[in-house]
Amino acid sequence: MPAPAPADLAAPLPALITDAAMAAERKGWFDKLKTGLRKTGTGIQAVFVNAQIDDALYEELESALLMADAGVKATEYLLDDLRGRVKRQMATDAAQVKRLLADAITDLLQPLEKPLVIGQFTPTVIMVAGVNGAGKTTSIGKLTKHLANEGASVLLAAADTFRAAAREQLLVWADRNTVEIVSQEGGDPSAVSFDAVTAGKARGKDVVLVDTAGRLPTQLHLMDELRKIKRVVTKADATAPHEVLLVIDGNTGQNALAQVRAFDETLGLTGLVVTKLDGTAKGGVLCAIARERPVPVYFIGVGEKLEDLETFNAREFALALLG
Ligand SMILES: Nc1nc2c(ncn2[C@@H]2O[C@H](COP(=O)(O)OP(=O)(O)OP(=O)(O)O)[C@@H](O)[C@H]2O)c(=O)[nH]1
Ligand SMILES: [Mg+2]
Repeated sequence: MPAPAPADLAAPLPALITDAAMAAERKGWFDKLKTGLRKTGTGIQAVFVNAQIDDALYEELESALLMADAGVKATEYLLDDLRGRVKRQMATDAAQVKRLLADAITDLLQPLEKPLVIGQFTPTVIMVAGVNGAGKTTSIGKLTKHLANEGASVLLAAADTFRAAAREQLLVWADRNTVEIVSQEGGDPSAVSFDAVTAGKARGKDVVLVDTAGRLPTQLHLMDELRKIKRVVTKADATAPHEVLLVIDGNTGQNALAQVRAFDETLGLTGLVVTKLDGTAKGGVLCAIARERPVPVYFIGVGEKLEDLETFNAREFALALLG
């Protein structure tokens, strides 16, 4: 069977805009992100109201960025960068400074914008990890739909074998997406993952998505278990896993950076999914991640429904962040 052409799942925005319906959809989603990050935007925007370009402006911006979870390092970096831009452009009013800040944030976040490519391997095996309740299973459900929309066949692996409820939750998503699922009552997560990858190969699936149980980086035996899942997946397919994704809850603030570091050290992450950006998340933590542990952000989640998953776009995110 000929291998399907690699599907670029995160086509850059201009390509989407050519299609009016897609552009409208994207705008709806952008509005959701903007609404979610509005509090952050309001905080940063307030700094520019009736402001002069002086030290006080930079000091207030510093506070606003820290409050938005950008962290000390990214905040310092952004302010230095901004001062340089203001000088070079000879900006004279606060509105100009705000636009230059949007540019600075866009440039900082740009390296995180990278498409998830499938089709190079059949199946592309994607392992999904994260702390408890981050949104792994929900994101897998949404990602399945996203992939199905691209014409990819998906097999789900219920490697969260701790709770029967977890298996059932994934089953519901499988039903909603009408895809197959490999699951085992009381099974071992590595064994389920092995079976799923083997089945994925045998059945010629385009993608195998492995859902794992939530765990904290401090639970060392559970982090070891993740390593084992990864090892065993490689036994089923020497080139797999092709992607190791960490799902992070956008509300976790600076702790998200600690999670990226810890899971990256354990597993070697290839990408992130940042969820719950529709709620009270402040979003600035992506600046900290970009500065300190730049793992690409493949997708962001802006709700609990199937369609509430979107590709990450640095410019859009920067604009949403500034309100
Ligand atoms: N508002 C909002 N809620 C979300 C989003 N993603 C997930 N959730 C909700 O977050 C909760 C936890 O989601 P799960 O997908 O079960 O999280 P999980 O990481 O699989 O959890 P464990 O397997 O228990 O570790 C559920 O109530 C989801 O509906 C999102 O983008 N926005
Ligand atoms: Mg789960």
